[in-house]
Amino acid sequence: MNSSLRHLRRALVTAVTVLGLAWGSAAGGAAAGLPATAAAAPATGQPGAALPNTVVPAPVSAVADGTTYRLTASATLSSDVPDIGAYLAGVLRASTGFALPLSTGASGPGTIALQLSGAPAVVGDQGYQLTVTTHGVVLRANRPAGLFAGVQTLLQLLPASVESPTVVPGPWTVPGGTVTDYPRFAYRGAMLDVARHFFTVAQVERYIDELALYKINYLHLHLSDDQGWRIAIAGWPQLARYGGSTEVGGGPGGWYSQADYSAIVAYAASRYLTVVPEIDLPGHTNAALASYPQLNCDGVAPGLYTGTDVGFSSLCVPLQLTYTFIDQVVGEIAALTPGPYLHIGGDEATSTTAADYASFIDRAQQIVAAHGKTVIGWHDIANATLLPSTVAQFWDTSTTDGALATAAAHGTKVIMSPANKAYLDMKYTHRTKLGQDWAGLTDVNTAYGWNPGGYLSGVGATSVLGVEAPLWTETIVTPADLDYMAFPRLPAIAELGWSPWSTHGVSAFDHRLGAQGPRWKALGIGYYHSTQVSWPAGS
Ligand code: TNX
Repeated sequence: MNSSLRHLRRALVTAVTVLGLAWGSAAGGAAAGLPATAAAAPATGQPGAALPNTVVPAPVSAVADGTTYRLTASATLSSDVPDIGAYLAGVLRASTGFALPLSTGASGPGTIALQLSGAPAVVGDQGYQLTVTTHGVVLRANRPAGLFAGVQTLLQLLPASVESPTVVPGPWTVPGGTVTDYPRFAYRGAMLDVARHFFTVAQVERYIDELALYKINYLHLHLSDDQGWRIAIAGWPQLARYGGSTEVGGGPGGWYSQADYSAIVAYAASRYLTVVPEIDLPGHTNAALASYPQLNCDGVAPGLYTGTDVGFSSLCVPLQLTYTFIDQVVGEIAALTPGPYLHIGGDEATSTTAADYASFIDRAQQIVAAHGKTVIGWHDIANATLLPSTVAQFWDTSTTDGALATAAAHGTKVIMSPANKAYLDMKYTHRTKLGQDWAGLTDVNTAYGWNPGGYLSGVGATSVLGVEAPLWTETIVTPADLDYMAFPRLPAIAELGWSPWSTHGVSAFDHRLGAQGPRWKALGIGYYHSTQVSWPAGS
């Protein structure tokens, strides 16, 4: 595109964005069967108008009352959940420079009041109701998770510069009205592969902070693979010490002590995310097999592996020690994990016969159940007999064997992560330097353009537990790489997991997503400037 065309395009984008911000109504537009930007909603400033169309994920309902609240230096905060009050105070004080004294205790009287009472039943355990008047803000939820979700919405209704880590000028206005909001699916996950490349506790915590902005509530950690074992197991110390000593490309790797892992779990909990640990079995196990010769059928340890092939390793299915090993590993990890799930991988076990695979998955499920956890496995496990509680995670979009649909028909719940839509390691375009393209190129509208409840025939919405955006790290090395691949696609997957399908609309989404750009800039998130997104000028 030549430069005058580029200018014209930017001017058009800006004009459309301004209209979108002033008139948009994700829920209102879609309820009328119209894309949000085409909805004939009254302008903001009139009763009954939609609230500004800036919130991702789109709320269930957002109605303006025509007023505006202005946060000033005299404002106060109160919160029934001290940590959530402190979280909000931390963000607001940093950018506004206001004192914002915080009081905690039942239904306090702050100008901004976060209350665990008075929310409508419809918002459930994860939703909230946010009421903004000229006098202040009242956020109500039934559970802390709902309050935390509502805080994210409140922040998105403030100017983007509210995310600035240093004091910047206001005015700090919030449009008056009421948002009533709750998720479509219970499980909204993001996976981080810390096995192909290792990420430190601080780097994972930063990613958790980013996920929390979009109401993601599960962090799936891929803790082991051919290239590295990343968590200390007391009964098998060589796993981390030796198996964790490298990574793809031959770098130094790394591993979490059990205290490190617990720190990640606790940090995630402070952002209302639950950690799902994954130990990938029986394939993707070269790092374990290299660490302990006795785990190999022939008693010979392979070398450490730093390439990117898949499917060549397998635990020794007939060996009794294999199950002692799994029992001890699962036992230690389960004891450190407050969440209900433990992921056993199960993907790409192409070095294991079908019969061995089925008997292995049987035993692995029993072991996990004996340690009090619910099994999740990549959808390959649908080829084995599943426990009624086992959850299958769909990933391979070339699969045609129908085993998953059969399992779903028998009650298996499914997490949807179609690789050609939800994989954050796929390239955006053929020019993207990072990532892979085996599942296809995935720009924003592709990531957003599918319905988790209707994507797989035989796996309807009632079989879907939720969605997850995995980030595999064969080519991803730094936190900046993570940011670039996750933004802006992660919020697209987050919206598919949270927002009612009635709000779905590509052009409205691309405007709401664009409004996030200045927030990411303020937060120091280096994102991909997709041409599909309507970024405000200067972002
Ligand atoms: C497939 S998805 C894999 C991973 C790779 C990924 C790369 C899945 C269950 N297995 O081992 O890292 O592709 O995109």
